[in-house]
Amino acid sequence: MNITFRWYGRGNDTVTLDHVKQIPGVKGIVWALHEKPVGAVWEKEEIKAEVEYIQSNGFHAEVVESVNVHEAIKLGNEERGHYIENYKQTIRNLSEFGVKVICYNFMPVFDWTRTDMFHPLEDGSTALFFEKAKVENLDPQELIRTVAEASDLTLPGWEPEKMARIKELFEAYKEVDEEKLWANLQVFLDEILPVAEACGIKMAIHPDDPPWPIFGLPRIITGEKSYEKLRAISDSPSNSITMCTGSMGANPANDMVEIARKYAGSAPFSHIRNVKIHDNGDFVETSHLTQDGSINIKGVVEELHKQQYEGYVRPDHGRHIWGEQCRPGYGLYDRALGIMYLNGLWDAYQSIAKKELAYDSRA
Ligand code: DNO
Ligand code: MN
Repeated sequence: MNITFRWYGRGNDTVTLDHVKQIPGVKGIVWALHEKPVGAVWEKEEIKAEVEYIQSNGFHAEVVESVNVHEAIKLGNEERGHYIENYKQTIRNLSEFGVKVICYNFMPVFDWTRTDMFHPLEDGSTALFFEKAKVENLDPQELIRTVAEASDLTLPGWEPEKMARIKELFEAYKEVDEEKLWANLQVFLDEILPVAEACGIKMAIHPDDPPWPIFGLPRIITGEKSYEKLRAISDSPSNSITMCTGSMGANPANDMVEIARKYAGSAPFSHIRNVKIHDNGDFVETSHLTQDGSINIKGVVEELHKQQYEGYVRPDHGRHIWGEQCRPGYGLYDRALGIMYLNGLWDAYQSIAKKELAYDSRA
């Protein structure tokens, strides 16, 4: 387990690398050039500056999350070729600075979606919350109006330039069902995987969050079947996944221990976090502790340990605790607690395994 921490960059994050240094066991920073417009080439000088800053703080910078995919590629429209070429150039440029994994997602229009960023929990903290009925009952037209009128309403993937075109985007997606989206993913992968492979970079697709269609938009990376389909597109070692327990696990039909057993080998990168799923399908993010949520985090780590998992791991979102004012889900404190839980579980499984070996050798 190569423990990492997601960081949004100097001046763009309340957390500093001096803080991250004090979390035991963190080896790398998961980074991105967050100010770049989606689809633009990440230039070498910009990459160099960020990587050198991270390395000068004693961390590796081998994982990028995310190089976002332009909507033209997901829609498969006439601008797709241009943006695919840009993406390839970004891959080549990143590889020159030691990047090994690029996390990306293929969710139309929106990245992860929640209905409340500061939902109160019983312990007095707040966390990200998804109210299923609220999303299901929201007419896309009303959503478009809300987004167009409220400039202060932001969620991941809600880049201002994209939101300005929201109506047009929804129109364009009327032509794109699941099958079409898969076909567009295939075109993208057929083009970029040979480049990634030649550069020694793994493209690790993140699951859709939540893992079901929302606002009438298709979503395709939702469970085990998606991974089989993804593998059928290409068996390139660069065609890989980001295993995210909280995203995929928000659907109780997805047994994350089983998914870790089957697919951790194709996941160079894992996000570990817990969610509490309610009977009506709502879910709230909780601490990483297994008994606080619906996902067997202990079982997932046990599975990773059994496989002697050497991939990059990061705690995913955290609650907002101890009064921390931070980017929703990305504060310092709860993610640090999450890391210590992962470290503790790993050490415990390591000791158990060692004792078994000692016992065997005596026998
Ligand atoms: C949710 C988070 C996401 C993720 C992006 C990947 O679980 O990990 O923000 O980073 O969707 O592209
Ligand atoms: Mn995730």
